[in-house]
Order: sequence, then C-alpha cells, then structure tokens
Amino acid sequence: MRIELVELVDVRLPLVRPFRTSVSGDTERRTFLLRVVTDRAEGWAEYGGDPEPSYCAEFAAGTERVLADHLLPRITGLDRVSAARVGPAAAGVKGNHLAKAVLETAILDAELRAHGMSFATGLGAVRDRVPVGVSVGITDTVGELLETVAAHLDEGYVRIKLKIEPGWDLEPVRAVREEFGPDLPLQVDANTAYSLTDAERLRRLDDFGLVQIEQPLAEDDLRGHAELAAMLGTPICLDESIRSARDAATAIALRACRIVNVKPARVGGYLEARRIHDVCAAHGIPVWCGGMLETGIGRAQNLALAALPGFVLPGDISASGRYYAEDITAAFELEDGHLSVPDGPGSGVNVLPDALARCTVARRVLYA
Ligand code: OSB
Ligand code: MG
Repeated sequence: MRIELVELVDVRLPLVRPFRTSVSGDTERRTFLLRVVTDRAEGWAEYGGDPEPSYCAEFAAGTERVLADHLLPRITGLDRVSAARVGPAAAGVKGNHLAKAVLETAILDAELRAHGMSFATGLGAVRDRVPVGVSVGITDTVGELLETVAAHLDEGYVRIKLKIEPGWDLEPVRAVREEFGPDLPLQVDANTAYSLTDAERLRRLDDFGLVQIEQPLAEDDLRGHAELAAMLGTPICLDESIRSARDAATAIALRACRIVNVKPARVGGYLEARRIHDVCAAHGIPVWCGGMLETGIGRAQNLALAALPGFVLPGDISASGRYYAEDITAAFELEDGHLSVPDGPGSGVNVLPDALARCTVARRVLYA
C-alpha cells in the first residue's frame, strides 16, 4: 500500500447542549478529519483534540504543522505503508500522540478496507454490542443537572459520569445519588482540577458509592495519585496520565490507579490502545473506552475497541444524538443501553457527503 494523497478537512459541529468541564466549555466541536488515499483504498480518521491546548498539550493548529512538516515526510515515502509501520517510522518525532493517532488511524482504516476487514475483527473484538454510559458536563444549577441525568436515564444509558471541579463536587454528586438511588452506576471526572491538599474533600466522595474518580490530579503526578489512592476508598481511574502501555505499567506498579480510561487519540492510536488493554488485562485492571465528543467516524472505531474482552466497564461512547443533531455519518442509536459494533470494512461507516459539506470550514491538501 502506498499513500497517494492526504487531505485535512476542518469541521465545526454544533453540540446539542454545551459541554463544560473543569478545563473547557464548548458549544460546538471544532476539529479536523484526515483523509488518506492509497493505491488500495481510502481511509478516514478524526482528530481527537481541540483548537485549544486545554485537555492536553496538543492543539489542532500545532498538530497540522506536526503532520505536514514532521510525520508525513516520514510516512509518505514508505512503499509498504501500514498502520503497524507508522509507530516505528514516526519514532524520531517525540510526543505528539494525537497527531500520530489521527494519521495511524486513517492508514489503519484504509488498510482494513483494502482487506475487507472491520476494525472490530482487526483489533480482536469479542462482542457485537457494548453497554455505554454518558458523560454529563458541569451545569449552572443542581436542578439543571438532575433534569439532564433524568433524561439520559430515560434514554437507557447504563451509567452516568459527572464532570466535577472544586466547588462543583460534593453537592451535585450527593443530589444525583439521592435522586436516582444507590443502584445507579455513578462516577466522576475531574480533568486534573484538584491537588493533594484537597484529599480530605475528595475522601468525602467515598460516601456516595462511586464506581471511580477519574483523573483528580495533574497529568504528570503519578506519585500524587498513588498517595491519594491510599487515602480514598473510591477507585482512582487515570485518563490524561496514561499516554502509553509503559505509563499504564508504571501507574499500576505504583498503585496510582485501579482502573484505566483508554482513549486511542491520547495514546497515539488504536495499536497502542490495544497494548494498554493487554497490559491492564494481565494485571487484572479493568479498562473502558473514553471519548472526545467524536463524530460518527471516531465513534465507530471506538466501538470496535470497546468490544475487546478487557473493556469490562461501560465507555463514554454515547449515541450520536447526545452530541449532534446532524452527524457526518449515519447516526448511532441507543438500543437497551447498548450501541452496536459496526462490522463493515474499516470503521464500517462512511462519511455522508452532504452532511460533511454542511459542517466543513476548509479543506487543505497536506500531501499529494
Ligand atoms: O476527560 O473524558 C474526558 C470530552 C472531551 C475531553 C475530555 C473528556 C471528555 C468527556 C466526554 O468526558 C466523553 C464523550 O462522551 O465523548
Ligand atoms: Mg476524562
């Protein structure tokens, strides 16, 4: 397989409701899609980041430079390109996992399509449908939060994740727990908003029977997470801190987490995501698939990952309608709290040209 063309498509999709976290507040998703045309097939992937370096250090404009100036020159010359060859060929470029992920994933999509194989089969999926949860942003009032959670439970979601930050933690969590009862699988995500001096406050979350508390401390603070873990009854899950299978091995050895959120974008792609799954499975650490408000492209690929055997907790992979009134692929619908894992070639979904045109801001050829 040889690369013939790489095109970047800037898109803007309005969110059906604003999504606020401890680090960002968005009313629309602004990202880009990468289209890689090879001599065998065409592949698509979606950038997992934002225009701002708020979730992690990477951001869209910087990623485009990295792709154009540093990654593509190392990959487009290969006469036998494959997803597995991207990592070794790109090893001279430090970091930039989101950039590497979008490129490797578009190539993987093309490669699988060339073989008529689905992401699910290629990655080793063992399920045809997966139970899913929903990540609920910070709202202006507790009343608004309760209404939002009630609506999601009516839709059938099997677990609820609440975004928290200092000042929006004990009160909303208590209110949701009291309103919806002790059996609701409930968890929280702080996106790094706390420090160890908040340990006493975080320990009070133990009263609410949470499944996990996700990324309470800074992304580079594994030691702090280990100390905090020793003080909390609630299991700690790491998101931002885990950038590789080696990070997962280190965090597990340090007892910094008992659960891992796997996001392919954050770790450099689906191949490293699977290696993290394998390391965690070997240690008896449950994993689940995180989300970055993906369009149908990334959602389809994440569903395949979430169908691997070690993904034993419901992921942040909600139905299309939780995010977008109009997606750029056919919509994913919730059925009895589950989403179906696509089984067509590659991601199993195709970009709808008219829908894509409506949300496209610009297109640029990065390599031809
Ligand atoms: O920390 O998990 C996160 C969205 C954007 C950036 C970071 C996170 C999230 C979510 C939403 O929690 C998950 C989703 O439904 O896509
Ligand atoms: Mg998170």
